Amino acid sequence: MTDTQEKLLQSLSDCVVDMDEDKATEMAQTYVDNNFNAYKAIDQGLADGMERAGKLYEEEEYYIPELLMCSDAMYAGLDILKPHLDKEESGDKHRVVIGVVEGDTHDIGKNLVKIMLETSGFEVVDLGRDVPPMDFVRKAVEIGAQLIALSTLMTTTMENMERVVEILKEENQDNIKVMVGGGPISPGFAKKIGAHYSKDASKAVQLAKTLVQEAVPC
Ligand code: B12
Repeated sequence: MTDTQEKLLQSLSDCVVDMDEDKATEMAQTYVDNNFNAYKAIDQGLADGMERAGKLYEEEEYYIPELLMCSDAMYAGLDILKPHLDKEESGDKHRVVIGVVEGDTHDIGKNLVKIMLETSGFEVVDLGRDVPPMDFVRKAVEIGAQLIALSTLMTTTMENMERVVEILKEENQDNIKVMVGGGPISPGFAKKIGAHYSKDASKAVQLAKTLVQEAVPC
């Protein structure tokens, strides 16, 4: 990676933390004008900034209004970068249903995972946030999805991930794999409920590729 690219990645991350929507747009434009890899800018720039903002919230330096302005800056950068993502085109697209589980409205991480999956050639159906467990199963069966990707940031809503896995079993649809992620989720929790875990959006892509290609035991 060149010095210029590294500096721009750092600036993109800083623009999010500094809640600077205009600068995020400008930096993202400079980044693409240099023909650097857009995927990296999301992963190591904008998403990194959002994770730093999240930590500042936990340290009580930022409050809800600041966080929302950080996410506005992140989305401003995304608008510029998204058209420049090199899409992996495959004739036979694997289908994924994604969403945030019922009771939870945190969707920034889910949106990043969705973008990365789409860029990597998956056909993604996004059910949004606060989605009842049954809706994931119904949609996955309806469109013939091989994978359901579930996100939650709250401990109180983790059980709704388990509910999705249970319904898949009850409906004899447990050939559909479940991938889970989000702040409180651990590999141990995923294993316990019969799902698969990935820590972040870029690792989620690698996991999704493995899951749709082979039956991985939990
Ligand atoms: C931003 C934020 C908000 C924003 C959300 C905006 C939005 N549209 O998403 C706002 C201000 C609205 C908000 C509201 C609330 N929040 Co809030 N919020 C956060 C905060 C600070 C950051 C989350 C974030 O966006 N991080 C940045 C993204 C990029 O990271 P991420 O989501 O973790 O995603 C990455 C990975 O986890 C992973 N990933 C995510 N999903 C998935 C899915 C799959 C399949 C995979 C493989 C990977 C994966 O990949 C992503 C990218 O790499 C966190 C604290 C934190 N540090 O996490 C609290 C936090 C999640 N919030 C919390 C709470 C309590 C709330 C509220 C209940 C507050 C209130 N009293 O009203 C409400 C929620 C109401 C509800 N029912 O949903 C708590 C949850 C506590 C708990 N243990 O349950 C936290 C942990 C803060 C805290 N320490 O108290 N919040």
